[in-house]
Amino acid sequence: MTTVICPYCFARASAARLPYRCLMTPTGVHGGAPCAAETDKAWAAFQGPRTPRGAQERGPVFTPARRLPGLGGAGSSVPCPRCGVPTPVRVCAECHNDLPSDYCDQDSRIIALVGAKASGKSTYVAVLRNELDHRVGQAYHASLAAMGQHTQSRDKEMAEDLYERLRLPDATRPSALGFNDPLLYRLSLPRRGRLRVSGTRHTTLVFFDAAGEDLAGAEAIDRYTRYLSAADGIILLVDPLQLGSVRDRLPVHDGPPLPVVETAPRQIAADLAAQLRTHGKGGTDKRVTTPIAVAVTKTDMLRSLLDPHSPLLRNAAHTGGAYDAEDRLAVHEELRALLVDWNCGSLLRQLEHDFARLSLFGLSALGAPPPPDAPADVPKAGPQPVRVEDPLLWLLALRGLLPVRTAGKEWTR
Ligand SMILES: Nc1nc2c(ncn2[C@@H]2O[C@H](COP(=O)(O)OP(=O)(O)OP(=O)(O)O)[C@@H](O)[C@H]2O)c(=O)[nH]1
Ligand SMILES: [Mg+2]
Ligand SMILES: [Zn+2]
Ligand SMILES: [Zn+2]
Repeated sequence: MTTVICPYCFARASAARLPYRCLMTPTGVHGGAPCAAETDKAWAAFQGPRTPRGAQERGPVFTPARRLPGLGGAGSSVPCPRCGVPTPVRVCAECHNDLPSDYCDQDSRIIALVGAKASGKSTYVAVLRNELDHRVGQAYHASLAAMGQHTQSRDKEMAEDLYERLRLPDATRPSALGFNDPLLYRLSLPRRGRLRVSGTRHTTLVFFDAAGEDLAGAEAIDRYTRYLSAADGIILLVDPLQLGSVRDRLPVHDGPPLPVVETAPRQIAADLAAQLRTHGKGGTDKRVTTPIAVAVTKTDMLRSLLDPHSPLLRNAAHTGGAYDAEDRLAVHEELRALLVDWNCGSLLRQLEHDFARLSLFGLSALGAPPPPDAPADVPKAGPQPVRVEDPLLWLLALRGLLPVRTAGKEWTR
C-alpha cells in the first residue's frame, strides 16, 4: 500500500483512502444535472483569509463508498456519487488541495530549501531544474517532469524569464500574503539491479521555495515545521556576500552594489536545528539526523578569493552516470578551509554540533554576476551554472537513488 504525504500540509494518508473531487462536468453521464460548486471550507482554511470568496467555491469532494479492486491505481477515475461523472482528481483529506494524478503512485522525497532573503533560492531552483533536464539528466539518464498545473506554469514562466528575457526572479512573496505552492516533479532514473539496469524508478521530488522573511527567526520558521520535519533532506543556501570577512576582502568591483545584510546563516541553522529537534529529528547525541547540504551560493563573485585549481570553479564530471564521492569530499574540504579562512569557524562549529549528516557545497546559478548597469538581469550570456546539481545529487545518493563511485570504483547501494 502506497503512503502519500500531502505536499501542501504534509498529512500522511494511504493512497487508497484519498477522497476525490468532482469536476462538475456540464454533461452528466445519465443526462442528469451536473454538480454545482460548494464552498470548500477545508481548502479555504488552508489557503488563508485572503482567498477571495469566489475562489472558495469548488467541485464537491467525496469519499468513494467502497473501493473496487483495481480502482485507485494510476490514472483511474471514480464516478461522483451525485452526478455520476467519473473524476480522476484525488485530494488531500485534511487540506483538500488537489494532488497531481501521478503524485499518489510513487514514493516521494521532500527536499526543503532554506536560506536568508536574497540568498538565491528562487534562481537556484529554476536553474537546477533546467540543468537536470539537460546536462545532468543526460549524464544520469534521468528525466524530470513537472507535476500539476502550478509547477508546469511556474516552470515555464521561470524558464522564459531566466533564459529568454534574461530577467532574474522577483523576491518571493512572504506566506503572510498567501500560500506559496510547492514545486512538484517526477524524477525518473534507471533502476539498477545488482548486475544491470532493469526498468525505471520514479520518485516524486517536492521543493518549497520559501521567502527569506519566512525563515528569519524562530517564530517564522515555526510555520514551516511540518514541512521541515517531513523533509528527507535539507538544502541550506548561504550567500557569501552576507559574510562580513568576504565583503571586506572582495576587490572594489564594478558589479552591482553588495546586498543589505540579512539573517545570519548561523542563526538560520540554529533555529532550524532547534525546530527539528523538538519534532523528534534529534539522534541519541541530540544531533539532527536529517541530512543537510549547506551550499555557499554566488561563487562567481568569489573568483579572486579562490585558487585557480579550486574544485569550485568547474562542474563535476559525472563520469559513467555515477555520483563521485571523492569529488564531493574535495569540495567539502575546500569549503571548510575557506570558511575557516573567512572567520566563519563558528558557523562551521554550529553546523557540526547540530547536524549529524552534513556536507558543504559551493555553487553559482548564474556563473557570473548580474550586469552592473542592470542588477535585475541575468548576465548577457545567459545562466552558466557551476555545481548547482551537487547538493541534490548528494541527497539522492544518500537515499540509494544514484550509483556512487568511490576511489575510481563504482558501486550501487
Ligand atoms: N553573482 C550572483 N548573484 C546571484 C546568483 N543567484 C542569485 N543572485 C543574486 O541574488 C539575488 C536574489 O536571488 P533570488 O533567487 O531571488 O533569492 P531568494 O533567496 O529567492 O530571495 P527571497 O525570495 O527574497 O527570499 C538575485 O536578484 C541576484 O542579484 C548567482 O549565481 N550569482
Ligand atoms: Mg525567492
Ligand atoms: Zn494536505
Ligand atoms: Zn459530481
